[in-house]
Amino acid sequence: MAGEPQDDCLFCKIVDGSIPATIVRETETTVAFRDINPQAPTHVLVIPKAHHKDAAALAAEAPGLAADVLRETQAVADEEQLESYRIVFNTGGGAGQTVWHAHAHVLGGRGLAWPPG
Ligand code: IU
Repeated sequence: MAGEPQDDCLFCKIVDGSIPATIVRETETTVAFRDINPQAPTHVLVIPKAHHKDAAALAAEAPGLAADVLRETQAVADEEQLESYRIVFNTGGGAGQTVWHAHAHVLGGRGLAWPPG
């Protein structure tokens, strides 16, 4: 069910502490941790603690929580002192989503080309 922890979800396991991650920020509703395969000097993932399968589901099922995630991307950018940065929600396999628990990538610390690949 939307919002409930999923046994087979890696990011739910990071939330419950059973899989380690380098956590940089935590709030009552969100966790931010360093991506294990960084694509930029700063590459942090911000996730809701509750399980929603992607950004679209998160926005539809829990809009207040979606706002919490966005607010935390800003907090990460501030803490990392990023002047320019990119927030990415890969949504769907064709867009490169590989983990089915909504997450925002915060990327910065280098020039970022547009359009993305
Ligand atoms: P994607 O948008 O679903 O492709 O992003 C998933 C990200 O999760 C990707 O950048 C992975 O490197 C990252 N990640 C991680 O940080 N820790 C993990 O244990 C696993 C994936 I699996």
